[in-house]
Amino acid sequence: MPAITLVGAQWGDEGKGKATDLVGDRVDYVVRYQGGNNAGHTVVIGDQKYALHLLPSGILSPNVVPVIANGVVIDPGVLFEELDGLDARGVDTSRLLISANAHLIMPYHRALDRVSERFLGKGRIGTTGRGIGPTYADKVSRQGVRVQDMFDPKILRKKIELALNDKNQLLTKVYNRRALEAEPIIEEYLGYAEKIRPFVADTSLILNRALDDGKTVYLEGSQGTLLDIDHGTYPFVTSSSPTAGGAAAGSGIGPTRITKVVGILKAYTTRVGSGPFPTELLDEQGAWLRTQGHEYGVTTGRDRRCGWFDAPIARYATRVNGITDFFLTKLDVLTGLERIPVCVAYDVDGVRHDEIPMTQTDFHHATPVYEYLDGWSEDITGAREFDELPKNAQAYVRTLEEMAGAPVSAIGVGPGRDQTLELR
Ligand code: 2SA
Ligand code: GDP
Ligand code: MG
Repeated sequence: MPAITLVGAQWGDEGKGKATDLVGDRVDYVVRYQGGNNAGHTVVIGDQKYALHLLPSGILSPNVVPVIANGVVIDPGVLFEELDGLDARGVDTSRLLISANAHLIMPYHRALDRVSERFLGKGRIGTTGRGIGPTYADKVSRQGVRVQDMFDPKILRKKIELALNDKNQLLTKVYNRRALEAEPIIEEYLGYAEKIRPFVADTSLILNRALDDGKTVYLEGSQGTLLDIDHGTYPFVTSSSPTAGGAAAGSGIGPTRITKVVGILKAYTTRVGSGPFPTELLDEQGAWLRTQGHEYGVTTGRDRRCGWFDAPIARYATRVNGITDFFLTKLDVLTGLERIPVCVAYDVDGVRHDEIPMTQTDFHHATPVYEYLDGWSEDITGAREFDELPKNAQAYVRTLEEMAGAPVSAIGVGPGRDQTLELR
């Protein structure tokens, strides 16, 4: 059996948590391969709502083995808080596996994330403040601390002391903040070692063996294509690779084993944090979408920026991820609109661009070229078959599918597990 990757096709918050939960009874492993507790994946099961930040959404499915793979950055305090929260709600978290190679978010990463954002002022990225960027920066500059380092007190001490030499210079000299002391950090992280040990495994080996045995591995992306460090709206991106290519590197599965890439695509567009967003609505229509779609950050509670569907973005996601099919979410949110604008191209300083422009400067200047599709007023939250959707909703889906360049295989008509139409 294959490995399947799920990627956010826009700027995140497309409904990846729900999409992952939906396949919970059909897959054997659900793997987080990038990001950390910046993510906010919502799963609604009956009257219970779960917000997962670091743990894979598959942890809620009793037969799934949830895996935090090597590409993820882990804040151990948050990990245990999240595990304790689920334990208290009766969720069995004992099957969790954590890669020994995953990097750790340290207190100085969180401090630097927050202070550098403040320093940037209007030019800030709008990060979640969880220390994600500084942790990946240390990983790439080979100064990171990994899960396995907690099992070797000497190494852990050395790494933390070395790191603090640098970080304290930055904190005190550049940002005018207090220096951090090594000892309490070393103590705190050594304290996690025995707690985390039962979960730690060679996850790449386990996943490859599972695939050899015919099991299904589901790689759950966080954030989204346009937040990818390489393919996103740099520098207004996250510091990892949510795109499908990142799933192989972030999990230790060879790319040839991944046979399906599902793009999660919202029927309109949202973004949280700074950066270009051509279809953004700064008027009451944007506020209407935010209210209808409950568009608030799951991790930070921030208002999400809202706008119309952007076809060049969907096409771009198809291209850079090799998307085989789309899960179109939140179609129900558009109910009640007489006509629905869809961005089909951009105007950049008087020149039409059918695809995302090559440079950020041009993308910052891009204004949407809209086509208008007829809306519908019928409540669609109870629909379970495509044929039950109003004709105009069907046409909206078919048009988006054509523009995005890959078939829609599922449609979300509400946050609930059952509020889904599976097309093929
Ligand atoms: P970071 O913290 O370094 O990853 O921030 C860099 C950019 O990535 C964006 N980002 C996100 N965008 C959408 N959703 C995310 N998760 C939370 C959610 C966000 C929240 O599900 O609602 O609660 O605010 C997420 N995580 C990172 C971030 O906004 C920056 O633009
Ligand atoms: P993720 O980060 O991609 O997992 O998405 P979030 O959980 O941050 O945001 C998606 C929100 O939309 C959550 O509140 C979900 O419960 C909700 N949701 C998911 N699919 C649908 C849908 O089809 N319709 C509606 N109305 N809400 C949905
Ligand atoms: Mg989210």
